[in-house]
Amino acid sequence: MASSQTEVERAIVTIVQCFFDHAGDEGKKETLSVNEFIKLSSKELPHLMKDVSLEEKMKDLDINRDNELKFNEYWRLIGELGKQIKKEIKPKK
Ligand SMILES: [Ca+2]
Ligand SMILES: [Ca+2]
Repeated sequence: MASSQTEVERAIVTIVQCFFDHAGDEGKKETLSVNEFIKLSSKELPHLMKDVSLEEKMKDLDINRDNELKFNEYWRLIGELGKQIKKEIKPKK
């Protein structure tokens, strides 16, 4: 991708890349198993996920209950974390 990407564009690419980097570790290449989800969360999101039971969170996110997180299920987590971060960021006056 172009090197002139903005910080925000790079951030989105990083989030998407993070999913596929971990999804490819075992089993299905395009979904996260429980193990892959736990590894992703503890390695990439240690501060945001520190008070979270990862097994419970996996169940919350796994809408179709197949014990795998598809990209859209993972993206719900990103949405939740965004809302969490929003509470800590003050709007401009
Ligand atoms: Ca996988
Ligand atoms: Ca699923």
